[in-house]
Amino acid sequence: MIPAPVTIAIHTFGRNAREDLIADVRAGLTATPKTLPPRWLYDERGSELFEAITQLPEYYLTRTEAEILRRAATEVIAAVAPEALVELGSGSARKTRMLIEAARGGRLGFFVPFDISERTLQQTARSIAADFPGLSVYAMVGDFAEHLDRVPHYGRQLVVFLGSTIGNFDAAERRFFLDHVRALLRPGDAFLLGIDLVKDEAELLAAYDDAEGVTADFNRNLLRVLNRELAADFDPAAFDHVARFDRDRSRIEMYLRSRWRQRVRLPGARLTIEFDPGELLMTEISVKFTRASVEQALGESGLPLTRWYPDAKERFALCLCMPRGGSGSR
Ligand code: SAH
Ligand code: AVI
Repeated sequence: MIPAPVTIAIHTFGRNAREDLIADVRAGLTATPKTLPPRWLYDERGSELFEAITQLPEYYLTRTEAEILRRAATEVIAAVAPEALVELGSGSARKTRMLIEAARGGRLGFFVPFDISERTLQQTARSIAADFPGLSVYAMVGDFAEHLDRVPHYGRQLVVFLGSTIGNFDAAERRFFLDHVRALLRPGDAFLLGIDLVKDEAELLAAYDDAEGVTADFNRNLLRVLNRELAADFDPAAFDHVARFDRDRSRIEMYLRSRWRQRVRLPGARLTIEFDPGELLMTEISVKFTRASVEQALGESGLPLTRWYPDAKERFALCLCMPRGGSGSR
């Protein structure tokens, strides 16, 4: 059933984040190599650290996407004429304001931000509702891997996924996500996707290993989340932040590297683990695309690349997909 629109509604689906965390930790920290999904990076502090990353001189992604949106927002809104704007992984939704502004005076009546971080979502929902009084905001606390089919349909919609967050998925997660996005679209709806493009390795590495150490702090914050939620005894200072570029897989890989041999207890997950000196724990991937590679990924899910908006230096791009048929017609 579609919930009645109110100025702000926050829906959480009764998620039990703690059980999900325990399952991820038990699977990921007993695997070889050790790995954890990036969703746990975004507690309140992690979300603040990500916002700080977006302001760093080395982190060109957010600035470049904003520059593209400044130029393209009016054209995108005119092409779609949305009644509802759905933003997946909305975070602070700062750049999204350009799309809402461009839709002023049009038919846009609903903003649906969807994010795993409830705190961030509450702040975003309140500030957008305050700044755009004509807009009903229906905020959804959810996980891309579980709750996309709960997104309501309030009329012709533009679904946006900005910031290159699609890069944080592996191939199977990306396919799952894009298939579900395609299923959200009815005739006339559209999907706008922000992707980071392949470029010089030094520039990529600097963006994920900044001089001030904010990204290192963001990465180590994962250990603080485990200490708080699972009464674990990680010493964040016993791990180095590592960013590598794997050119064959076209992705940045972010790790925490154990400085020495150590044993860590996680009583909340009924687990004790050992790290060898130099052992890596993978915390995130960030895939970098070409126009051809993103067009193929989109096409496999029935999402045609209708318009392509790169910045002048081709560092980042927005992809507008406007399928012609109805939901599921490929
Ligand atoms: N779109 C914003 C924020 C990008 S940061 C921008 O372009 O700046 C990535 C966002 O995705 C964060 O707000 C984080 O809380 C959210 N996120 C991460 N994993 C998620 C998941 N599995 N399900 C839903 N949201 C998730
Ligand atoms: C949210 N996501 C797109 C960021 C990225 O660039 O992959 C997360 C991030 N990790 C380190 N810095 C920023």
